[in-house]
Amino acid sequence: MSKQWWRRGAVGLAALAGTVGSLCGLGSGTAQAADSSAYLTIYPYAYKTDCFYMSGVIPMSQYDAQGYLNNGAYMYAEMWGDDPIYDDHIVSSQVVYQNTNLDPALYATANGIEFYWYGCLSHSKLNEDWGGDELFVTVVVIDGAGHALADYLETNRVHKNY
Ligand SMILES: [Ca+2]
Ligand SMILES: [Ca+2]
Repeated sequence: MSKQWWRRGAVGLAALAGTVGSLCGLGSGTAQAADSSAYLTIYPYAYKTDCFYMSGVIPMSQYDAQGYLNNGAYMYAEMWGDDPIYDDHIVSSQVVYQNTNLDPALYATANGIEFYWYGCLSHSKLNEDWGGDELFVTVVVIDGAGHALADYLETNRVHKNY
């Protein structure tokens, strides 16, 4: 099941706020240069163990990105198994700030706030369904004031058969 449905409310509100801002002459009138995105890959590692690697970016200037990180921005990610009714929860990341040696991590580049998360899991953990398995990750980056910098990002589905 797509996780978009429960986010539509927040996106709608943001769009409405933008419209109202424009009507009042408060809107910046500038379109976002590029969309935030996140991508997931899963690959064989050892006997009955696969590893995953998720990476993505929230576009902004490097100056702004470093500012957010300096002010306590952090990320949180979760892996899910896509199902028609209720998605299976596979594993959660730790909540991680910049400049740690833990995974995941986020950092400022010329592209904006870039982030990644990786780990290795047993096939039994990744086996979320009878037959084929559809794995994806949701990730959110939260600023030091507690606000999400972008809507919850959802990666592509990786189709496997554990
Ligand atoms: Ca499934
Ligand atoms: Ca399966």
